[in-house]
Amino acid sequence: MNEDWKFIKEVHSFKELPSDQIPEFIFWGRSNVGKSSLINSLTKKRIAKTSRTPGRTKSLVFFQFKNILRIVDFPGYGFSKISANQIIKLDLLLDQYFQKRKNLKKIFLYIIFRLALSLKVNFVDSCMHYLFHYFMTFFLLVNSALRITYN
Ligand SMILES: Nc1nc2c(ncn2[C@@H]2O[C@H](COP(=O)(O)OP(=O)(O)O)[C@@H](O)[C@H]2O)c(=O)[nH]1
Ligand SMILES: [Mg+2]
Repeated sequence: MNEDWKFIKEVHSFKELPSDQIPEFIFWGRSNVGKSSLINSLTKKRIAKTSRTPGRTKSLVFFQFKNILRIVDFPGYGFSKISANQIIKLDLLLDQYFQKRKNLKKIFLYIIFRLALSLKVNFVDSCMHYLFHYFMTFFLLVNSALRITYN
């Protein structure tokens, strides 16, 4: 079954998105929360690039299961090592994706349990603020294993 998962493409602008009807499930959350690792365990394949360095994903990365389903590895918010220009471009792509993309069927927001409990953190992340702001429904995934510190 894992052979049926394929890397499709990396997308930097709205017009590069695949044009078909295949449903897309997106995985979102802060940098380094473990999104790519989670995609790898779900697909049982080392398909998504993982990294110890936060802010490595600068594009939307598409993986596809036959012609049935796509998983999209979304760029994490926060700690991005990218230029202001790239951030503007990426934010525009995210806005367009969330507001116009018909294929978008489910949003999985991945958070770290310990940070979710900490009042010091403004209830975890800007991804969640974004989703609340646009009244978007999402599934919350909690990583209880990961122990990392955000300053
Ligand atoms: N201990 C532990 N480490 C994890 C877990 N998930 C991811 N990691 C590690 O955390 C780092 C960031 O993971 P990655 O999947 O690249 O995060 P992403 O930026 O959200 O895609 C990598 O070094 C992973 O090996 C987990 O559940 N437990
Ligand atoms: Mg990643």
